[in-house]
Amino acid sequence: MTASQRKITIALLGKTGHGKSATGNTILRKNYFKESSNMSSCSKLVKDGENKIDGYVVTVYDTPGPYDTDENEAFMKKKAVEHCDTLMYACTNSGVNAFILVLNYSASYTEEEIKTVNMYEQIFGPDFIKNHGILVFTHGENFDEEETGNFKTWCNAQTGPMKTLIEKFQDNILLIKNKGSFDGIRATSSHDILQLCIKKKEYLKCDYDRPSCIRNRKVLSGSGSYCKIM
Ligand SMILES: Nc1nc2c(ncn2[C@@H]2O[C@H](COP(=O)(O)OP(=O)(O)OP(=O)(O)O)[C@@H](O)[C@H]2O)c(=O)[nH]1
Ligand SMILES: [Mg+2]
Repeated sequence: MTASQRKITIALLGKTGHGKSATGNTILRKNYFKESSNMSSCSKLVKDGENKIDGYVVTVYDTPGPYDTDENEAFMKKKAVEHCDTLMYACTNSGVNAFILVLNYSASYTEEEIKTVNMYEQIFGPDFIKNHGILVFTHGENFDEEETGNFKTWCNAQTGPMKTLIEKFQDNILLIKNKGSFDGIRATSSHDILQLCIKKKEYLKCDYDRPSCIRNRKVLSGSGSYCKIM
């Protein structure tokens, strides 16, 4: 990355309530995004915030989480596709360096979270996690190192769908706390996240416009006809 390219664009993804907006605030070290105060979905639109951090112009796109309890699955998928379209349209010039999947460390990794990840792979393409993905666990204050060993040990000890997820993200996994002042532990988390982001190459609009991605999005959103060739 040259001096003139010192720009980092980040998109936050994940099921509702896991801490996307709070993570966006931690990254930007300022309260840009509204965090939900209860279990209902808070962010309804794709929003962006920007700040200059560690010499980089950092832009964060916060997306609404799928699986709002009020929505049926078909409607939820259609909305998710629309939000990803909005995101990639907004990033037409810069692309996205990193897609951060946000998961609450304290919550169980259920069928809905698994489906959410599968849906994003359909929308952005099967390699997007390998090439551009970062997994951020929030609510890190609930992590008990005495009980589980350090975070790396905990990751290595996972089984089942969580193990599969962790393997997809390889070393691009962090545990953070989105509570406290922005110049303390949250600044360290912001720095750690940005260090992973700058190693990623951009996911561009042309990646999003690949025929396979367009076809998947049509199927997910129920628009257009799709005939599976056997
Ligand atoms: N204690 C603690 N609370 C957190 C942490 N991260 C997020 N929260 C809280 O968890 C709640 C949900 O976080 P949000 O950031 O609003 O979740 P979201 O993923 O943006 O949710 P939607 O906008 O509905 O998709 C909020 O009350 C946050 O303040 C964390 O690391 N620790
Ligand atoms: Mg939110």
